[in-house]
Amino acid sequence: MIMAEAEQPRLTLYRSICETLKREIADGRFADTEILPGERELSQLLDVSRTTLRRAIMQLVEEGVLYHRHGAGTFVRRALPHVDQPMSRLTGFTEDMRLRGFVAGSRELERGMFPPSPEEAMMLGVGPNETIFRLSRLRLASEVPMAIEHTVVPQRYISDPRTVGASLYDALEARNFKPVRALQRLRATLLTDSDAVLLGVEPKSPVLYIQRLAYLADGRCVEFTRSYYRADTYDFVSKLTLSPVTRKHRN
Ligand code: 16G
Repeated sequence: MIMAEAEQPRLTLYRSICETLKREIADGRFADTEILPGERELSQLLDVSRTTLRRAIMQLVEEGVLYHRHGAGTFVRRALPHVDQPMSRLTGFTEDMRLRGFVAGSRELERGMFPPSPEEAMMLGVGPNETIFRLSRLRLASEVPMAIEHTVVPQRYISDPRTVGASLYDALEARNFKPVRALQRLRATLLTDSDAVLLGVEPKSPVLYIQRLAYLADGRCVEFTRSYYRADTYDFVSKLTLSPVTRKHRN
């Protein structure tokens, strides 16, 4: 039985049920299915009347903790991971998510060795006859889709697609080809319908389109990635300092 404070005056009992349910949700009690047990089962578990339970559920729906799906039941709204991503640090997705306490995951969309498109050849600085490693992934933070990434790497840095595991940067580091600097370009765009399905958002949702060109210390380009980051979970944050030139002008 879930422990609710049993001897509450009637008026505050449903509030206590709200708190109990919120605590249970935060502790991951319904995390597997995200669906709340039926009214009868739950009122027995909480040892309250169905009327009180219904009132508590209504309150939690109003607060956005729960939502009803027509004909399917009442569900727990999963909290969206929120990421403040510094613009000045060169890190990979797996490392970023680990640092934030999320479990990084990927759903692979494409992997293999291919001839480059003219744009890819130009960006990577490879000849049209060279082969490139292509990896497209849906990136997940604790199971929540966060971004779609299309990455290409010249064959000289990744020659066997099977050698890349969960993290591209780990694979490059293992070969001493981890990039040391990158140029990143960011703009707002709208998702295509198929990408919206992958990211689990409404069609034509706004996203951040990001292009990253990453380089080795000797200036060679090791990675060209085009990604679509969900606008509702990511804030890209840059630190600004007064430039020396501006300071001089003020004197
Ligand atoms: C980040 C990078 C991406 C890089 C990936 C490597 C941005 C916008 N993009 O998602 O360019 O390929 O990390 O991640 O930050 P991994 O090491 O987990 O494969």
